[in-house]
Parts: sequence; structure tokens; C-alpha cells
Amino acid sequence: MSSLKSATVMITGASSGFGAAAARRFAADGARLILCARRLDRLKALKDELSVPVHVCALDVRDREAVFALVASLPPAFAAVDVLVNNAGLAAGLEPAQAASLDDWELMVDTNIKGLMFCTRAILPGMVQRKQGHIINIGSVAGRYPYPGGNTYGGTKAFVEQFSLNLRNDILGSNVRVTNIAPGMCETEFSLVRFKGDPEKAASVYKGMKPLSSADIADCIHWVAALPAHMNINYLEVMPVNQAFAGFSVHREGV
Ligand code: NDP
Ligand code: 8X3
Repeated sequence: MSSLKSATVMITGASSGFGAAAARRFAADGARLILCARRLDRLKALKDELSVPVHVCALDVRDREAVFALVASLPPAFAAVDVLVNNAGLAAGLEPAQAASLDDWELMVDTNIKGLMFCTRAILPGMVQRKQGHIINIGSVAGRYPYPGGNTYGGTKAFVEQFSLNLRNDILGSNVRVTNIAPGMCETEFSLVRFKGDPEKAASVYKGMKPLSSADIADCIHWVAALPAHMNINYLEVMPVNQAFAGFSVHREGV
């Protein structure tokens, strides 16, 4: 395993769920952290909890100029990012495509695709120049397996998978690693966000089963980052044991 003690790790969406758990996991190794999200108060509370150097930044990853301005203005001690965890993202709605909100669709495209693109494009040149780095993208099982109402969310995560694979070709020879981690059901604020703040609907998603935890996914993120520098995990798919595939559905009209 590589030492992450002297690494600088930038995590988007660090105010909740996987991002906050990953911050705690990397902090346990002594890494230096750049934590970004829109809710700065939460990032400040997380920083107070950690005993490593932390730079917190209010960032909406959909704002292309803000992403590049943030990277350009990192304090010198944080400027050479070794690990970027592109985690900020969301699902909005679970309606069938013919009834779904176009605003929700745009929100997911802007955050999960464009936000991830902006952060990658802002950080990657420095990594390639230094011939060292790791981009860890958070995809989803929804990027590979369709489910009713997954429509645009699944599409955005399919982008994450293909973008991650394609990046590897472009940077071959740079020693920079790229990994797509694709989790299944994990109880975070994800369903609360998907169902627009409805706690009962969100809780019903995980009722009667044991979902993954944020710490489980943080361990996966940390594991791929801590592997020896010559090893690149391309794709890591993780589900709770009680989640599987639905198979094909058939509409029968009695013919
Ligand atoms: P949470 O809702 O708990 O966390 C999402 C994080 O993303 C928050 O910190 C939020 O911060 C941040 N975020 C959302 N929009 C923006 C934005 N425009 N700019 C900056 N930050 C943003 O959910 P999870 O931890 O579960 O989700 C993390 C990632 O994991 C997402 O990409 C999600 O799609 C993916 N995922 C989740 C699964 C699950 O079952 N939970 C399974 C598979 C993948 P803030 O609101 O403060 O900006
Ligand atoms: C979310 C995973 O299985 O809840 O990305 O759709 S799932």
C-alpha cells in the first residue's frame, strides 16, 4: 500500500455522505484535505473535527468559472492535488421519463456530468505535469443497470463510467490513475435529496434491508488510493448483499 500521509486529497461533496466519510478516512492517514461543497457551515464543522490540515471551500461544481478560480487560488501548501475524489452528485426524482421534470434532468446533468468534467479538467493538467495523481470518480450501479425511474440519473452515471475509461487513454504514460467506483444502495442523504426532502419516502428505500454505509464506500475510496502506484483499479462495483438485479420486465396484453 502507498502512504497517503503526505498526500493532498481534494473531495467534492464533502458536506455529507460519502464525501464526509472519505474526509474522515483520509484524515486518519494524516492526509492534507481540500473539502468542497455548497454548505460551508458543514465543511467548517467537519474541519473542526479533524486533526489534519484542512482547506474548506464553498463550491457549486456546476459553476465552471468558480471551479477554475478555486483551483487557481489554492494556498501553496494545498496546490499540488494528489487525489481528486469527484463525489459531488445527486439524483433528483424517480418519475418515469414521460413525466419527469426537465429541471431535475438538467440539474443532474449539470452536477453529475458537467461538474465532474469541470473539476477533472481543472485538476488534471497539474497531475499530468507532476506525473503523479489519482482521479477517483463516484459513479453508480445505475450507470450500468437500468431501473424504472433511473432514466437521466443512470445516464449521467453511465457518462462517469465511459469518461473514466477514456481518460485513461489520454493520460497513459503520465502515471496518473483513474478509478470509477460504482456503489449500489447506501444510506446517506441521497434519497432525501432524490425525494425533495421527504424523510418517510427516503427511509422507505432502505426499510427491512441493510444498505451500505458511507464508511463502507469511504473504505473503498481509500483502498483504491492506497494501492501501490503501479496498480490502477479501473472500475469497482459494490452492492449490499441484499440488492441484486431485476431482470427483464415484460408487458403482457394477453395475445
Ligand atoms: P449525499 O446527498 O449525502 O451527498 C451529496 C454531496 O454532494 C453533498 O455533500 C452535497 O453538498 C454535494 N453536492 C450536491 N450538489 C452539489 C453541487 N452542485 N456542488 C457541489 N456539491 C454538491 O449523497 P451521497 O453521499 O450518497 O452521494 C455522493 C455521490 O455518490 C453522488 O455522486 C451520488 O450520485 C453517488 N452515489 C450514491 C449512492 C447512494 O446510494 N447513496 C449510490 C451510488 C452513487 P452540498 O449540498 O453541501 O453542496
Ligand atoms: C444510487 C444507487 O441503487 O440507489 O446511485 O440507484 S441506487
